[in-house]
Amino acid sequence: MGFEWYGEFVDLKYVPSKNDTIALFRAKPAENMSFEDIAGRIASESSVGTWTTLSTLTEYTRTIMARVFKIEPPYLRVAYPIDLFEPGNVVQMLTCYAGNIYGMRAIEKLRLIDVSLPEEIVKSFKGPQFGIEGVRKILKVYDRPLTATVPKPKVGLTTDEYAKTAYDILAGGVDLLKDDENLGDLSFNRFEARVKAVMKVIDKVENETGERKGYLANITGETKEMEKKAKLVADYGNKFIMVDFVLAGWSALMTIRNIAQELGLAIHAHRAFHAAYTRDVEHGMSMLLLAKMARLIGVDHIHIGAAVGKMEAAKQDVLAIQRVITQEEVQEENHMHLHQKWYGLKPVVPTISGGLHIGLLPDVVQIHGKDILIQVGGGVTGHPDGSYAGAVAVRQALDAVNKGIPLNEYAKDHKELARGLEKWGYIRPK
Ligand code: CAP
Ligand code: MG
Repeated sequence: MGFEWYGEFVDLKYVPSKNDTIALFRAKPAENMSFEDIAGRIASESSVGTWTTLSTLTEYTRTIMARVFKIEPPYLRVAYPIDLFEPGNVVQMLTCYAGNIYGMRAIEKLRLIDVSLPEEIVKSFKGPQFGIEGVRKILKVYDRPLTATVPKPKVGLTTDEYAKTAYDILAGGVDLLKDDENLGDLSFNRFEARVKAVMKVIDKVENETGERKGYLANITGETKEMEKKAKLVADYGNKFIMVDFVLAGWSALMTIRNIAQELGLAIHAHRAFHAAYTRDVEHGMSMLLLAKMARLIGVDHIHIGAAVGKMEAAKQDVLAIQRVITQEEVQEENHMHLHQKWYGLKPVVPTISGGLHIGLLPDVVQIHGKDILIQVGGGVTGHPDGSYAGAVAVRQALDAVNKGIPLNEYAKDHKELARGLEKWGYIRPK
């Protein structure tokens, strides 16, 4: 139509500059729309344009138009000039390439797979405060994966019952006690009472075992409340906080990152709700991109899925996320992610969790390596001989992996491991 100018946002000869942000989309046109029709719309609506030509367009505005420079249906790549973005502000960046365009009538499905960020944008963020080395130093654990356990049932234990289970889990050998994603300040288990009780348990266990322990205290809530909870956690000498960052939101995560810097706290990022828009391969946003933005802002651990276990995740996707959040530079990987350099931003600890038990741990370590945090909830508190035995069995399984001994061999003289394998079985790594 005469008043449309979407075509001006498509330039297949354009060569992105090193300061451009490159976005990789997967798109499906609505009925009666061609792929070329929607390509221009995506670049226009996510940068300077709207549905009609404008009398107010200036020469400068033309210089910051986004441009579609590569079309390979169902994929397309858009280059965004750096002036479109507010350094250090993930929310404003996402309102460009993950904003209005999702709602355009001309587009039936749209998935933002990855964005490749230029140095100036990456360096405008703090990144992780501790990273893998820093977290290992806090816990004094260097030669094996870090471990965490949620005292299941998810919620329902009173503060005293929670503390008792916490003792069994930590004394049995798990490094970190983790609140579940929906455990807040509840009538039967108040937040402050829980922090006080768990920290008392940690003191006791550290004195008894000589091992360092930590508590992933779930502070998720309104930002001022989160600040108060984080300060309480720090006052009790704990070094970790946990936030359900997808539901809390990017602004809240940026606020929490500043608070964590002041208080010297490591951030454990739980991703509840991500699957609402990461799961459909044709629509939404990739978990890889969520994890990338979380590394920029600066979480220290993040759940990335598990190639085995109860939650949906393809092994190659989980490994791609692990590469992107831990390596200093990744090259483009066919439509899974783009090239990205991190310019010294620390790596994030990949958290592998969801339906894990001792029988799966050799597979997990073989697939993901040792520089990970393994969360085993039901796989510890569901052990036939109780949580203490469950925790002991996790450490025995990891010892067996370190020694290269098959679990069923090692179980012959490690009864907690044997009893757990009786219940859940052993998946021999492929
Ligand atoms: C796992 C868990 C975690 C999931 C989240 C749960 O418990 O505590 O929240 O791992 O999924 O509530 O299910 P179990 P993801 O160890 O008992 O399965 O890690 O994929 O984000
Ligand atoms: Mg949970």
